[in-house]
Amino acid sequence: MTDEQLEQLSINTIRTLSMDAVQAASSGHPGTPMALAPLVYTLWNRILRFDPSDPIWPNRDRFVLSNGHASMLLWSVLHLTGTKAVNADYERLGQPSVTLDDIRRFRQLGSHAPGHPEYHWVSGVETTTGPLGQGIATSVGMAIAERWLAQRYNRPGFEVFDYDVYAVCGDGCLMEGVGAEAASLAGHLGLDRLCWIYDNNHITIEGSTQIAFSEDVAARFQAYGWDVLRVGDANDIDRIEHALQVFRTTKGRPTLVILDSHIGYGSPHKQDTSAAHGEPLGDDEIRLTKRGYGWPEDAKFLVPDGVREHFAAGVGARGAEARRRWTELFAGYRSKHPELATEIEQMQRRELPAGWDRNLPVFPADPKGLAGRDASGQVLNVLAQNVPWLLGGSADLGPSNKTTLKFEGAGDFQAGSPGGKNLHFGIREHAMGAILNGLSLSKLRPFGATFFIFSDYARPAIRLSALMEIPTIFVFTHDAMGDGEDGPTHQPVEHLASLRAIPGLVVLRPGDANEVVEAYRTVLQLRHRPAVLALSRQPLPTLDRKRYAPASGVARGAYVLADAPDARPELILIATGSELGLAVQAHEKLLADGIRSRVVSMPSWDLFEDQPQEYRDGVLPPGVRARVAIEQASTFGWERYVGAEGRSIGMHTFGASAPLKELQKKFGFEPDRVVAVARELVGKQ
Ligand SMILES: Cc1ncc(C[n+]2csc(CCOP(=O)(O)OP(=O)(O)O)c2C)c(N)n1
Ligand SMILES: [Mg+2]
Repeated sequence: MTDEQLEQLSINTIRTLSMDAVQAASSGHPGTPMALAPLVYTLWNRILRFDPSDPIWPNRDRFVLSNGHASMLLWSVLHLTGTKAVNADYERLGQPSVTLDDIRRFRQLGSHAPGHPEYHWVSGVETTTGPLGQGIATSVGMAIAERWLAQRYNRPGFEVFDYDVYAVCGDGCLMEGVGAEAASLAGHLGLDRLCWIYDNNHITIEGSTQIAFSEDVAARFQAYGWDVLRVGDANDIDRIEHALQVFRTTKGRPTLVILDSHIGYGSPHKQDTSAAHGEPLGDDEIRLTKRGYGWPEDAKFLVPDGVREHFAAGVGARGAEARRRWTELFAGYRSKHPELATEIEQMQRRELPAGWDRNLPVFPADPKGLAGRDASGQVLNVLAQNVPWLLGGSADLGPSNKTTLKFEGAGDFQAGSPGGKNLHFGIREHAMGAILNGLSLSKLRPFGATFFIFSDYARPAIRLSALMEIPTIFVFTHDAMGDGEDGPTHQPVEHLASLRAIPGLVVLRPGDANEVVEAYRTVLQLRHRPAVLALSRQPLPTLDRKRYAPASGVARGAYVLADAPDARPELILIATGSELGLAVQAHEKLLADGIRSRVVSMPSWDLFEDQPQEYRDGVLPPGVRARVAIEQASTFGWERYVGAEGRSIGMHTFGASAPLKELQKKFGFEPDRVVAVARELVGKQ
C-alpha cells in the first residue's frame, strides 16, 4: 500500500468507526466526525507531539475538541493511537484508554467512549466539552499556562515547556459568547502557541447557519488580533498540514484556521444537511456511504490491517521520541536546577510544596473586625508566595475583591511579562471561569474573582470544574446584602443554594477573619475538588478564639463555636458568614436569659456532609429539634439542618437599595429578631 492509500484508509477508519458507533448506540453525531476525520488525522499523525503511552507527559501538545458532540473523533483517535490509561493519582496503568469494545458500546453505561469527552473519565481527554464554547475558552487557559510555565521554568539550554494548544470548534462554539470573550483575551495576550480550527460547515441543528449566523468570522478574529488562515477543502490534508505549519511559525498572535467542510461527507443523501448532525445515518445510508469510501459495505467497526501501525509510526513514534528527549532534558535540568525540577514534579501530582502554609496570619479578637475580602487578600498574598504556581486574578474587580497580589515580583501577566502572577481577565467572567479551568488542567493552582452576584456569569465553567474534578478556586466577594446601596442587582440571594446544589463543589462561607484563613487552608489541600469562597464586603467581628472554639473547625464544614452549659443545648443557632457574629450576639443574650443555646458555625455544607455520622450528630444532636439557621440568602435547603420544627432566618425576596444597616433591619437580621424566633421555638417567649 502507498502512503497515500494508508492515509486514506486511516481517515476512513475514523469515519466508519464513528458511523458504526452512532448507529449501534442509536444516538450521537456522525456527520462532523465524517467531515473532520482528515483534520484529526493530519493534526494527530503529522503534527501533534503527544505520546500515546504517556498521555500526561507535561510538555505534550494539547488537543481540545470543543465541539464535543463530535466525540467519536476523539474515541477513534485515542483507540487507533493506543493511548494508555492513567488513574486519578496520575499513575500510568498500561491498559488502553479506549478499547474497540468501548467504541462498540459508545454512549453505554461504563463505556470509555461516552457521549461527550469527559476529562475525569477517559485518559487522553484534556478537558470536558459538550457545552459549546467551553473547550475553546478553556484552551486559552492552557495557552496562558504554557507561557507562564515557560517563563518561570525554562532556562538557557532547557526549554522544558514549549507546547502548542490546538482546539477544534464548530459554528456553535463561535456563536457562544464565552468563545468571543476568550478569543478577545487571547488576542490581547498574543498567545501564539494557541491554534483554533473552525469547522466552517454552515450547518447547525436547525439547518443552515444562514438563519442565525451571518457575521464575518475572519474579520472578527482579525479584529481581535489573531492570524486568520483558510483551508478551503477539509479533505486536503496537505493544505491542512501547511496551515498548521504556518501556525507553528507565527509569532505574537494566536491563529484561527477556517476549514471549509461538508458535514456527513460522503453520505449520498445526508451530506451538507443538518440530518447528518445528530442522528444515526441508518443502515442503508451507511452501506451506500461505505461503498463510496471503497469500504467493505457490511463490515462493522473495522480497523483494517496497517492502520494502527500507521498511527504508531506517526504520532506514536514522534511522541515517544519527543518525550524521550524531554525526559533526558529534564534529567539534566534536575541536576542543574533541582528546586525548580521539584516544583514541576510536585505540581504534576497536585502536591503542595513544603512550608506552603507558613506565615499564615492569625487574627486577634477584634469587635470591629475585618471584611472577609480583606482577610482573603492577606491570605492569598501569603499563599501565593509560598506556592509558586498559585496565581490568579479578577474580572476587573481586583481592588474590590482584594485579590491583587502585591508582593515584590508578583507582577502582571501580559504578553510582554508572561511570568506575572496577577491575571487580568477583563470583564469576562464566563471566559475567566473556563480559563481558570484551563490553568488548573495544566496543573497550575488558579484562583479567579468577581462579585458573588456575577458567579452566575461563570456558572457553566464552575459546574465543569466540579464535573472534571479539578481544584479551581473561585473567590466571590460582596456575598450578601453587604453591597447595600448598589441594590438588588448586586445582592446575591439564591447563589449559595444553587452552588451548593452542584455535586462535588466545595462552597465555603467563612464567618470571621480566622475562618477565612482556615477556609483557604482547607481549600489548598483539595486535589480533585473545586471550591467557592463566599466572602463579605463589610467588616465582620473577629471572634475571640480563647472564649470560643478554634477556627480550625472549618475543615469539618461545621463545628460547635459556642456551647450551652455542660454541652447540653436545648436550642441550636446555625449560622454562616456575616451572620455568625449575629448568632453569637443572640446566643449571649439567650444564655443570659437562662436559655441553653449553642452556636454552630457552618461555613460549608459540603465539607460537613463528608464527616462521619458520629461527628455530625455531635454538632447537631438529633434530639435537639429547636434549631434556627441564620443566613442572609435564600432559605432554600436549610430544612435539611433545621428540620420540620426549626426556623430559617433568611431572604424570601430580592434585596433593596439602601445602606446595609437599614437592610439588616428591614430583612430581620438583628439580634433581637433572632432571640425572638429562638424563644418562640423553645416556648419561652
Ligand atoms: C451551550 C450549548 N448549547 C446548546 C447545545 C446543543 N447543541 C449541541 S450541537 C449543537 C449545534 C452545533 O452546531 P455546530 O457547532 O455548527 O456543530 P456541527 O453540527 O456543525 O457539528 C447544539 C445547538 C450545546 N451542546 N451546548
Ligand atoms: Mg456547524
